[in-house]
Amino acid sequence: MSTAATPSARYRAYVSDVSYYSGKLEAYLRYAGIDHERIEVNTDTLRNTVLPATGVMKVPAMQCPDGRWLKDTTPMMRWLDQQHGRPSIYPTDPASHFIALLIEDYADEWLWRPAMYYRWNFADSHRLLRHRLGRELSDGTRYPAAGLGWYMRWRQYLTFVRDDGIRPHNEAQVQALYRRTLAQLSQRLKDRPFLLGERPSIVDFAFFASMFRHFALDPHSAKQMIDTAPAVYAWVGRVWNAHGGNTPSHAELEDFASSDWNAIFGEISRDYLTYLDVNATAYARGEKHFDLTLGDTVYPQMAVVRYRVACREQILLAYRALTAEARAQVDLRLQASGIASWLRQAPLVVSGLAEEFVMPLQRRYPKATGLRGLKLLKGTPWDMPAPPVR
Ligand SMILES: N[C@@H](CCC(=O)N[C@@H](CS)C(=O)NCC(=O)O)C(=O)O
Repeated sequence: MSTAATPSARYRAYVSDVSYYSGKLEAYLRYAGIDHERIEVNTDTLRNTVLPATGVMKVPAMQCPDGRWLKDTTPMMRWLDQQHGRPSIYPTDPASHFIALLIEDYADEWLWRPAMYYRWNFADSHRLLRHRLGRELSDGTRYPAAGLGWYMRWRQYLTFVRDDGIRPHNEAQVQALYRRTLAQLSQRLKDRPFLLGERPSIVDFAFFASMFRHFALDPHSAKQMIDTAPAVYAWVGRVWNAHGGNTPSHAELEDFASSDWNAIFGEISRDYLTYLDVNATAYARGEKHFDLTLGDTVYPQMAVVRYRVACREQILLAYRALTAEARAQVDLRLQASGIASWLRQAPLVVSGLAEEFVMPLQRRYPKATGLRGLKLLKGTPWDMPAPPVR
């Protein structure tokens, strides 16, 4: 296949059948009715097509009908919504819009740790996923499925469980976050089909990323969801099946006034923002690892993730771009949780990745040849690399 992947009449969506963020995008594409060709990646497509187009071997990635590329579900879905969104999945009121983006970032990034832990730590889940991922990534390549599956299990465990600070002494805290999230979503779904009312929004798609492909489908976490949170289990199916024909397009999205959101704001303020700050400080000091203390729990030797310095930067820039009136509304709603004072006072740490959030991507990236190719045998790093010089 040509690395440039010649333009086609439809979008091309490069996805993985077991992937957190592919599930988020795919549910959105179905809901928005965006016509696309679904391409399950293997190691060759990742290296030869996705990497030179996006700079990382990560899914999902999309190629537009005109040949341009999109990556990273956060800016990708925002851009797609501007092109196709009728109705938009983002709240129109600026204060609610900002809070929705904050929750999207939290759900995307902070539920990643329990999702990876439940998948790659427990044998009932990792045996199954090792087979599925091995088969998917080796399909049509010269690599053996069993070997690739074994490799991927260890690679994912070491990178996203061990390097994310999880050790026997703090596993109970990671499990507790999953349990609390199921309770928070169940409460919210008691009397509405979607998290902001009658139709899905970005907040649904963001929680859906972990809840669908990981928690609802990986055996170990699925049992807990089915046993303790049937409303969440039903919602997962509802989001997957949502389309213009079965959801009211005129329905206004709800705002965040309900006290249902307080517990989620509490998680963001107490744990996620603390993490973002410590990660950003370590990044600014040029460190590669840091210890994180949340309450009385220590997560040792966590990898510094530059992408999440960029997430923090995006939140702060979005807050600063609000009008004084919208900022006052955000402050009022987020005051009690402590998020508002963080938004006002947190110093900006510049990630140098802001350009990576502008869609469609404006450039091509280097191929995986020579030394770089060898290094990439263990995948692209968790992080996004800095944009190459033009
Ligand atoms: N922020 C990105 C994250 C993409 C991402 O991490 N994708 C995972 C699959 S869910 C991946 O491809 N991981 C491969 C790797 O890290 O090697 C997004 O929202 O799309």
